[in-house]
Amino acid sequence: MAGSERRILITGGAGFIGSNFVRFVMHERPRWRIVNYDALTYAGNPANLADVADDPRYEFVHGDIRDRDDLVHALSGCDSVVHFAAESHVDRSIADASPFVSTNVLGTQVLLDACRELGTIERFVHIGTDEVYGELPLDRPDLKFTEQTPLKPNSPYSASKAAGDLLALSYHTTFGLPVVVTRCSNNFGPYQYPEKVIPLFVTNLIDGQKVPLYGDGLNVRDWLHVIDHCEAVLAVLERGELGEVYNIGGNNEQSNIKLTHTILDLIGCGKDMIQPVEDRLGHDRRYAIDSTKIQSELGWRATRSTWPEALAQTIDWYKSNESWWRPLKQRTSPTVA
Ligand code: NAD
Ligand code: TDX
Repeated sequence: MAGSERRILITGGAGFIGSNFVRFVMHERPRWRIVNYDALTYAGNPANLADVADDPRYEFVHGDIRDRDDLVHALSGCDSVVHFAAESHVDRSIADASPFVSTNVLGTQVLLDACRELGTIERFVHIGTDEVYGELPLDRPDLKFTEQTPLKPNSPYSASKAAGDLLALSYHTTFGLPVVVTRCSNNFGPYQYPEKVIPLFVTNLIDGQKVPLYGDGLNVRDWLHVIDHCEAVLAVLERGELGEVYNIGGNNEQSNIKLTHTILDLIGCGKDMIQPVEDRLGHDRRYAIDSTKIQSELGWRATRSTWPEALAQTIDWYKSNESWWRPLKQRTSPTVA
């Protein structure tokens, strides 16, 4: 299948992970054609894919996943869908949950129905998140999320993502739609919108501004390089079993305070640049992913997430690409300083 011609519709391909995935797939599968279907919300940025915009294998369609007619038109001739499009920032979901329910739940349903109606989609990869499992306690480092862990989402973001996952799986059971679901941990790398903690902290420090650390800073995230994630999604697209869920993690747990200290060290700033701020509401304590299933069944492994080298490379990317992030920092956001 890797060498054959395919036409893939990627939703949300102008965002952080989607744009990295488009570029990655065009490199790894040169005979494939890509349709990038994206509404260009605040998080969607054509500049993320400026280098491939004129490639004849790439087509951009400005469309919303809640628009059935536009979707049916864009899906014509496509054999697969990789569904990244979502409202993705937890703090925004706490400020206003409605766009999250609208895009992540209703939009996913409209997209699933469009695929069902078309009847030509051979594979639908739904991109989920580890946050649907809720949180793990700090004092049980032996515990990790497996695909069998019950869903217990705590934020409006993760609740809307859990609803999207379950809808996608229900379309497999009920209608035989060829769905596979992935659930990944926190990504880092180039082109991440500077509201998420790593690009926010790095760009603040480049500008001599302090970094707002929530609560006691002891919350733990499992960090995975975005290209490791892209490699996992490609493996699931090509070889994942229909109706299954695959967890994807970096085996790279870091507390926020430790992450902040590493960033400060790598940029050459002191701890005085930390600004402790009020905690996030409903702030999940710890995420940790057990990736045994995707490792043993699909042979995937994270190879680019070694800490702190991979973090240092990412920091260098933001240092070298100020013209990419400066316009984004000007925009209003609940967390962008
Ligand atoms: P992002 O916010 O950077 O990008 C989202 C993209 O979706 C944007 O291009 C936006 O324009 C588009 N979009 C939003 N609403 C749309 C709509 N109604 N119709 C069409 N397009 C729309 O997000 P990201 O960080 O790249 O995350 C991509 C996916 O991966 C999401 O589903 C997210 O839940 C999931 N995920 C993200 C992470 C992470 O660490 N960033 C981890 C695990 C899973
Ligand atoms: O200013 C901040 N200060 C801070 O201490 C911000 C923005 C975050 N944090 C903390 C909160 C989290 O514990 O850093 C941690 C990471 O925060 P985010 O970058 O907002 O990511 P998170 O909430 O963990 O969610 C991310 O990973 C899972 C993505 O945004 C989701 O889309 C994905 O599903």
